[in-house]
Amino acid sequence: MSELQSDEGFLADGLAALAADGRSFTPSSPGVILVVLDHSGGLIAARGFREAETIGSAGLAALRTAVGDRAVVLPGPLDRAPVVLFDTDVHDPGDLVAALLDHLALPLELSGEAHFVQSRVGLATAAAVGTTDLGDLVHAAFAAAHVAMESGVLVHEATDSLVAETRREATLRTAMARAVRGDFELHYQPIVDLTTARVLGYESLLRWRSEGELLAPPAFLAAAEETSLILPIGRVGTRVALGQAARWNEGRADGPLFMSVNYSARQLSDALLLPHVERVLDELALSASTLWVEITERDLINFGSPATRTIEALAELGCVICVDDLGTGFAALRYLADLPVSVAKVDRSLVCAVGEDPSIRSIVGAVCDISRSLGIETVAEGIEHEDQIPQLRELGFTHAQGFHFGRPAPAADLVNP
Ligand code: G
Ligand code: MN
Repeated sequence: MSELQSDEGFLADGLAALAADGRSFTPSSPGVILVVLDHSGGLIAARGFREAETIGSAGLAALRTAVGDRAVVLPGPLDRAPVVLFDTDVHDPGDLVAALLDHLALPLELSGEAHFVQSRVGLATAAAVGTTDLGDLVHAAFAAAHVAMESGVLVHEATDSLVAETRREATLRTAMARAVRGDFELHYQPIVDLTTARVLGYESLLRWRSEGELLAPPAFLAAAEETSLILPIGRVGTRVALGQAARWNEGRADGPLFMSVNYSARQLSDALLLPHVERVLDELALSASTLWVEITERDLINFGSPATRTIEALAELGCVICVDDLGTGFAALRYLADLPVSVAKVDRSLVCAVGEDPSIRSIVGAVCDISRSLGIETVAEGIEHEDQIPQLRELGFTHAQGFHFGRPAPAADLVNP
């Protein structure tokens, strides 16, 4: 049975009203289409709240016209989310969805004026979801509409595992929100001078200890970004990493180590990041040049956006701006010209290939040349073997990072940082 009590209520009311009207709905294999009208609230934002009620009733009437006697259209469990019930043994779900989408592409009459209402559609059939319970099918159709809303498509169809997947994602987000302050750890990987192999600083890498397992960013970063939990996680990460740098640099004879931290476009768009960095540097009495700010090339950052303004302000403060994973995206050359970049980190996939592939060697050599002429330092990422070093030096790399020099490790495991 469905866990959404409201499903039961609205279904019971809707079906009772239908029966009172002398009609009935007794499908052998039910199908449910849930339509979310004005899914982003764009029309309400433009026209005000009173419009919402009008959208609901005009939408309901339009959907009834679209399906004719092929289906029953009930006001849904939520405002502006009508529910279309039909029998998949009698009517093809694809045809019905197509008819609805055709209708939804037309403007609706709202208080005598025509307005286009952006909508998303979720489909759940007994055959695909594996239940004939109407409440459960409505729930699955809503989960499908949610996927359509999130991914920007018009329609999505529920499978038998969709609700469970959606629930798992919700659980992951909750676990992450609870973990923000405690269960994230940083590991540190050395970045060395390619000529002397001397450690000049460390890149801090985020790890999440979740139920005894140590997870690397690919396992949780998407959820952290989607929920914006990356913002508090990242702020705590900056504080911890810089705190570690301050401890290592205390009374250090060899010149201060820098600390490199990865930031996404979303983090850089956060107005709280810059004052946070300033405060932490101040509290720890660290020079701003201690912080290397890594921005991955894959994160397309629009020039003039809040993210680029943060990058410019961090550079102004004295932080060192690095383009990370160079060679995996499309934008790096513009970054080098338009952003105050001081370091280019060339991705492992390119660095690995310079030995075998003459074309890649030429490209990487050219990147080193361009960087040198712009006064940008170059880090060769992902060096695993000593015999890679001479060629990378020849190409003009100034710095290096990789398992050969040191794997990412907790601070406690680094004996002589
Ligand atoms: O995108 P970014 O360059 O920040 O990613 C760093 C990641 O690359 C870390 O998770 C780290 O474990 C991994 N890494 C660092 N050095 C090496 C290496 O020499 N070989 C491989 N395979 N991975 C590496
Ligand atoms: Mn990085």
